[in-house]
Amino acid sequence: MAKNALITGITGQDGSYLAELLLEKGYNVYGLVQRTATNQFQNIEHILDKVTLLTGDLSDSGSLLRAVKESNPDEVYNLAAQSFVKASWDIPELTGDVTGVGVARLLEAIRILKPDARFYQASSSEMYGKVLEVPQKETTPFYPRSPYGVAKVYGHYATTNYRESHDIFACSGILFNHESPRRGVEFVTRKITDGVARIKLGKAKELRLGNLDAQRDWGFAGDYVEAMWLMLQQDEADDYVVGTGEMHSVEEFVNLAFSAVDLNWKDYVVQDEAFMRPAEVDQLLSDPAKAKEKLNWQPKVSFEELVQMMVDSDMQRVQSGVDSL
Ligand code: NDP
Ligand code: GDR
Repeated sequence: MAKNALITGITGQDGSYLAELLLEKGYNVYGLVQRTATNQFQNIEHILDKVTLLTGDLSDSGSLLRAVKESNPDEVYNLAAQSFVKASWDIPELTGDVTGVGVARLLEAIRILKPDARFYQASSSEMYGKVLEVPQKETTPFYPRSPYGVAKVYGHYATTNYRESHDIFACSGILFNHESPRRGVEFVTRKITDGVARIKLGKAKELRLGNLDAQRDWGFAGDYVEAMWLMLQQDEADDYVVGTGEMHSVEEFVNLAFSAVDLNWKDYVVQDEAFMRPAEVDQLLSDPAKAKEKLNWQPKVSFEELVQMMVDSDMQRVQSGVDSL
């Protein structure tokens, strides 16, 4: 019989790729969507007729109980979050409530109504923050540097605690940065490729960025949702680091993206204090050995291919006059 999956955050980057993957595998896919005035469904427009959307919010327990009851899930993927690190300094309380406590609300709904459902929590490399070990693996201690990172640590330990206290099959994937043409335009990779396309096509003159020295372990989101699914197919619930094991600076990303359209980034990039953070995460680098060994997972898309894919997509979009900002 077809399995039921509930995805929170289905309209986001990862939610849309995961929904596609689960539909391919024959799941009945339910997606929790928050009520908004503008209904931003562009990432899932192409599959809207194949998924069932349920209105709810991670800050509203009743709606989570209803979503679990209506979807009767075999698997729950908690991808919803206030996920923009920079914004978390402006809205720290909301970030804690949604990104942190929201995880406990959803786990509690599962414990009450469907304790045999398998649960995936979208944990983050931001929990390592001011890193205490290089590279970072499952046992590396956390040192979050933002209200977002702090909230993710809460969600991470709530997940472990429901596994240990209530015997829920609950896993956390500690995912390092992953990007795609569906990445929100406020995140640095997409901001860069969108900027490159606008500059190349004469719609912008410059690109204003913050810290170019920050280093990240960037992979392709389409690869990473497979790791999420694999975690829930194992015999035992566990936590896994998911990343490429390769690190690049923002400047390297910028250089590659501008070079892809034969421009020199130094002619267009302006550094702007407005995009600096009160506390920076200087570098993140994964050790994905456990995911490779136990899940038989490894990334397929390289850093260079990722940059090219995102530049190509933004060039096409800007050329066709569609504005994503
Ligand atoms: P996005 O920001 O693209 O998507 C977040 C999703 O959460 C959106 O669907 C958004 O809805 C939804 N959402 C926000 N607030 C609420 C709320 N209060 N109640 C219900 N839904 C809400 O994130 P990504 O797809 O990039 O990431 C998915 C998850 O993985 C997030 O939890 C993120 O923190 C985490 N993560 C991401 C990494 C990455 O590199 N992408 C790395 C590690 C972890 P709407 O569309 O209406 O805004
Ligand atoms: P991050 O992603 O904070 O790692 O969180 P983001 O792309 O926002 O920043 C990466 C690095 O780039 C530097 N940077 C800029 N960032 C943005 N957004 N805009 C700029 O103009 C800019 N200039 C330089 C940042 O300072 C930072 O060092 C992402 C999110 O998806 C989280 O939800 C997720 O948990 C982590 O990745 C892993």
